[in-house]
Amino acid sequence: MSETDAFAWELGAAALEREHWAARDDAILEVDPRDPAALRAALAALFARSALIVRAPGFLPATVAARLAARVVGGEPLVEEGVEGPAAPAAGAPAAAQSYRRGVAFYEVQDSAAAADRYFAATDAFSEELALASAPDESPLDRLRTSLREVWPLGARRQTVGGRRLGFGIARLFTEGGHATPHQDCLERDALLAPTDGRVVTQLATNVFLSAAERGGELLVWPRHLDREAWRATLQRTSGSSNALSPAKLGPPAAILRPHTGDLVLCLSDHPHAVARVRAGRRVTLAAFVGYHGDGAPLTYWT
Ligand SMILES: O=C(O)CCC(=O)C(=O)O
Ligand SMILES: [Fe+2]
Repeated sequence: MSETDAFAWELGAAALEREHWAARDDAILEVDPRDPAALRAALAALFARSALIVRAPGFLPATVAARLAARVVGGEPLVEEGVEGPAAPAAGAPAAAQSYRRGVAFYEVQDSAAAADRYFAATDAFSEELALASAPDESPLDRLRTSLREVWPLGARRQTVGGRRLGFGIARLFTEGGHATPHQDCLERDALLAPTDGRVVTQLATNVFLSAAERGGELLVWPRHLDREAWRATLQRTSGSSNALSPAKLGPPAAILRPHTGDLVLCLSDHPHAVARVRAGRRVTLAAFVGYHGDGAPLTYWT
């Protein structure tokens, strides 16, 4: 059994019919997205790493989410997702892609200065497209950043790298079979071409669910951040992706969440996290990162 098959098997066993599972009661928090004090407390719990996942149900009404999903991933062809895409197909058997995205993430443009320049030249392209697709409603990502600014004492601003502002938002589609192997997202590791401006102490992945999978597609988060050395030792050697971690070496996750359409879900992206294979339906998310730089600094956001 390859490492990827072992992963699929483990997640099959973990694909709970329950809403969520957590090793500790406080590992998954549920908050009302319209309660600023609750949202602030939940963010603080994530930054302190006492919570691993925060779910805000009903961030978007289901009808608005469904309409936006159709507009964002239903039109022009999507880009095949590189990082979370399917493992390289066996020789002579090209597999249909199961993971796609619209928009470009900073972590994808680290291989060449030319790709990074193209990224920086178009950092507002996706957010503008999303704002148009959301009309007459506000873009969910604009609403997210407004609420970060409002709930956090020192507000929130765009993350920059080498003085250049990063983009904000991508859309991701997983069809049946789509999944993300365990990985950590850390800006410092991604910013190979220039130093990040301000050290990110804790990094969150934030996802707005335009469509939740009917079965599968759970979010899994492991209990501890892997430092560079531990991260290297846990890398999956057989995977095509350069940051896929080995589920066998990681052991069991500490929290598993089954998202619902309209949810806003935040998790510690600098802990290993993964998306279980989608078994039925389409899983469509708007994704972005949030950085905590200490209590004396504004939050930052980017993709
Ligand atoms: O889609 C998700 O639930 C999480 C995906 C992910 O790995 C991320 O947003 O960093
Ligand atoms: Fe991630």
